[in-house]
Amino acid sequence: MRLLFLTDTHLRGAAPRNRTDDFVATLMAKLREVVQLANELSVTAVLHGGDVFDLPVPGLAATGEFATVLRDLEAPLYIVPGNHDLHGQNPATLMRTLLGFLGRWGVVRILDRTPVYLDDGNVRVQISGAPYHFAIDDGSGDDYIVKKQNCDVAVHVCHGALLHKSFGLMVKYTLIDDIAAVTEADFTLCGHYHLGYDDVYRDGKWFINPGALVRLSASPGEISRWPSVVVLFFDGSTARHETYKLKSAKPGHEVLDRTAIEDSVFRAKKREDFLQTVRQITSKTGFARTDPQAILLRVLDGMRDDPDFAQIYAEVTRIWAEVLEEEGEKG
Ligand SMILES: [Mn+2]
Repeated sequence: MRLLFLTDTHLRGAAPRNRTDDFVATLMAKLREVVQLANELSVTAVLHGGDVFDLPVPGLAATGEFATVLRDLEAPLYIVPGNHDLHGQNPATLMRTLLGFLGRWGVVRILDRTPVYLDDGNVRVQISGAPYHFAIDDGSGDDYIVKKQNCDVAVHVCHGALLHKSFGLMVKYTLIDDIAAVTEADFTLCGHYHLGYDDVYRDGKWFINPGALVRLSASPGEISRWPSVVVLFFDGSTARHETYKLKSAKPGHEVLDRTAIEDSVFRAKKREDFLQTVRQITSKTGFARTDPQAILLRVLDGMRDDPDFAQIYAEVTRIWAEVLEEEGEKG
């Protein structure tokens, strides 16, 4: 049995601001290549790691273009909903989204905790999903942990920040190292973190994130990576996988604008400088006052003209909440 995994296609009709190519044409070509590959390999199913669409209810004209490519896919398409597929990142809204609608119609199959089983007489595969929700990376790791039952191989498809290494305090994430010993999935296939990482093998299990099929931002990490999909091969008792770099993708420097890249590096640096100041305040060093929240609010007040104020505010608020929580734990 063969399964193809792709993730974070972010289907949309408008080009992201950093792209210099015909974004929709490139995306169409990539989808065509994936469909062709899946058909040539006669895969039993295609698994999608979420963020199929960039918006929960995308425009039908652009989406219809993509549908003309996807309808040629011979295998069923199993999808775990990502945050972009949902309204307000809320799984309860799925039935009001295009993805939920397509699932109800039977055009695609929505993956969730309830496993489905694929059996070709040679191997029996369990497939489950962890759809995105706002607490998926809050610490328990429960969403990433599955039981293997009545099958030869278990595959778990997730849309959350399941990462190979620590990313500091700025984002919520779950470490593969904290999951590997507990989950029984032979293959955990992950989306959400667009840059992907090299395949991780821990405790006899694979953790794979090939990265998003599209490069939406012009960060240095995006410019240097190559959009890829993964094919799993199961044959009786053996399981292996292969990464396919898409031929239709172009080198990052051809499709992503350098000016925008430098600009975004500059803005990231500016934000980092500011957040460094905030960290100093929150660690209560370098300031005579002992009421860091008052200082924090005053600093934020002075930042209102920054074009990135909303983002800075959100980041600061999150970090501040974490600091308070930590203080609470110590106290
Ligand atoms: Mn995404």
